[in-house]
Amino acid sequence: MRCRKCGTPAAINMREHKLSLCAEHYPAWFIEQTERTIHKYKMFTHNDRILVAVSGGKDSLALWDVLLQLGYQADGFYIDLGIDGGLNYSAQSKEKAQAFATGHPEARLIVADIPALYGESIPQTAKRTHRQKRLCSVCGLIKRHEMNRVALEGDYSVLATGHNLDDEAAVLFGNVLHWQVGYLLRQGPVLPADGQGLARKVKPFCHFYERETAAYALIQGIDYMYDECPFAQGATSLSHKATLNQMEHQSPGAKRHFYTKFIKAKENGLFNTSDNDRPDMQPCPQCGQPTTSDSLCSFCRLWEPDHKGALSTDLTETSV
Ligand code: Q46
Ligand code: ZN
Ligand code: ZN
Repeated sequence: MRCRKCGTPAAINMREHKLSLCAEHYPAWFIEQTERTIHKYKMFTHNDRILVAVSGGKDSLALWDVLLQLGYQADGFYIDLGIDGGLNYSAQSKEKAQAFATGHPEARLIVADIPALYGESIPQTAKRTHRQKRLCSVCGLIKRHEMNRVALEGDYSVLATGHNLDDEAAVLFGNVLHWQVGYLLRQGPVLPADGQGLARKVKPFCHFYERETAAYALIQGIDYMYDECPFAQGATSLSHKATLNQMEHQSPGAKRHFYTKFIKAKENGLFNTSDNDRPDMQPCPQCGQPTTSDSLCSFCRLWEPDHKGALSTDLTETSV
């Protein structure tokens, strides 16, 4: 395979785009495609202050890199979950995020240290609330609360995450398998701010395959955390990813088709909903973040002595 632009050996062959590019021409294409997605869904403009959720992994650091290259005002936000998992996961991934920030003096990295803020790491909270088997739900709840908190407190107009097409297709697959209409309603490249305290959320990489973001990170020499979070191994989303990979193997483009047709169908009125159909939300009396619960939100209930019902079906939980 040869690069379509210069004819030298290609670094990546993208069958779904019928395009091969070399290491010199691929990054420019990748950056241009990201900008197209940002414009297509009107995610943000150069006047917006963007908070990029960075985990130290390839997708989020690549996203931060691209947004800086495009001249956006993008600050990074790292959440230290206090996860060791036998590989010092949080400490190592934090180092990657910090090293990236050091290499980009125009960028600012905000760190939320969960054990320092709340007195417990994620595994400790899961243990105390007897939710070791649902540790990722506890983690997701805390991460969403923190992202929302920091975005609103720091006056950021938008929160950007590095979710790629593989992530989005796997979530969509899971939501369709269980016909989770509430979640399907809220899935998409943009989740608007609700005016009651939920930050606007965007996913500029939602049309890139995981191998495309990985190729960008590698070619650009971004030093990222290669290992996944040790708790990701049992996640249902991984088995959904495997199923989708099998489908993609048999029918290249299947994953992209599945996701983009869903977005199109939503644009054309599938799951159309009026404001009246949206769940009623009110500010949590303790933290002020919106919740569908009529008392404390799921996050605040985590810290209650009896921590009952902490992981309800509060729809604010699906927002990232
Ligand atoms: S960080 Fe947290 Fe993930 Fe680790 S504990 Fe689970 S949810 S897997 S994206
Ligand atoms: Zn080339
Ligand atoms: Zn609360």
